[in-house]
Amino acid sequence: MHDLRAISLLFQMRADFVEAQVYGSGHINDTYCALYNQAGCSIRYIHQRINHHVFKNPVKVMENVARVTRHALDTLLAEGNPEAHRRTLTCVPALDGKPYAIDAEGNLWRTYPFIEGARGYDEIECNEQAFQAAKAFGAFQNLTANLSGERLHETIPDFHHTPKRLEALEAAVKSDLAGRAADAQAEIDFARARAADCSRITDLIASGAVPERVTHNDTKLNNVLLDEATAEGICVIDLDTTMPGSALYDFGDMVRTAAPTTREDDPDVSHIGVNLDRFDALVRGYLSTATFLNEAELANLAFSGKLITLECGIRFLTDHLNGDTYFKIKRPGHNLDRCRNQFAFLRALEENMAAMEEIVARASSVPA
Ligand code: ADP
Ligand code: GN1
Ligand code: MG
Repeated sequence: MHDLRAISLLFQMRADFVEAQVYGSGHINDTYCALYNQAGCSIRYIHQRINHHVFKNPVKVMENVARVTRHALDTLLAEGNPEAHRRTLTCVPALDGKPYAIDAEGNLWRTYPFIEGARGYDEIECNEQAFQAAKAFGAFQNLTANLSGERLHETIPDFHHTPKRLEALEAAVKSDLAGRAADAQAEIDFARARAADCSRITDLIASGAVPERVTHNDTKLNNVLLDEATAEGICVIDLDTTMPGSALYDFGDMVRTAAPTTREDDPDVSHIGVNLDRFDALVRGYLSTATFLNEAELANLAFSGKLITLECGIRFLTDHLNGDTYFKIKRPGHNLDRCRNQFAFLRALEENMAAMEEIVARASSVPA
């Protein structure tokens, strides 16, 4: 637990700090929800420490976040949206006016108003949530398509280069830093057996068939806040990986996190399956806003869920073999559980591929 009162003094809060608690279930940053008294009114803010082990250049992350959130706010204000500041993250300036502050230990912090009356979900509850989440992520891609100026920084190079993720797994197997490779042989073999799938989308990007877009790159279900009253997806959050990428990896991660029948780290693989109604809702929600997709993208929507599930399983496995240095874990073997869960979900996706292709074909008029 950091000294959040001291952190609060680094920002132009115009309110008195009361208390702070660790918040949310993200795997990367340290997130706190802080209560303030603003001229007699209780108000909450999010303070976040960027994980600089994961993001090697956190200042560049904040340059991207500041540009994207400014653009989002300007767009909402120009549309006359009556709750523009609830529909995008906005950075509270630090004392020097920058969108971040550096503490005495060299950590980079940022502060956002807490978006009230909405929440993110680790596990989906109904088709409507899938529809709304996908619609909101599609709208976010529309928004970033109009971002003017220079190309955004690549905050994590090759973030969704699946063949390189497989190479990183092979390197982890070889060095076996934590002595865990022997016990994960079945999972290593499972990933290796799918090597041919890894390059399908990167090849399409290289050939120009799938265009580079400004994408979110971390579209898991809990990275969009859904209104508690209406379920509408009101605010896309966790913008650290918003950068050039492929819309397919964004759609794929929605499938990975909103179509399974259980949560991402459920160790009981017998619980894991694909909910095709949720998948159908994701496709409909996404296509309602992502109207810019070309034929190659539409033809790979169903495949994209398989690919990113494979990629994510490979990343959890790599981290397990490396001794859990990337993703936060809550118990020994957590990353291996996550990997097994992802690979079980991938098997379920493989079994349901024909049905999923048909759902996409029906919604998009691209032949299955
Ligand atoms: P991580 O990169 O670690 O996943 P996130 O930026 O996703 O960090 O934040 C972690 C969690 O904190 C989110 O899943 C969400 O529940 C919550 N959160 C983040 N920002 C806000 C905000 N401005 N308002 C309300 N909740 C937020
Ligand atoms: C991390 O930050 P969070 O928890 O939203 C990770 C994603 C993974 C996800 C798996 C920057 O997302 O890439 O898909 O965990 N984010 C980063 O749950 O690596
Ligand atoms: Mg997150």
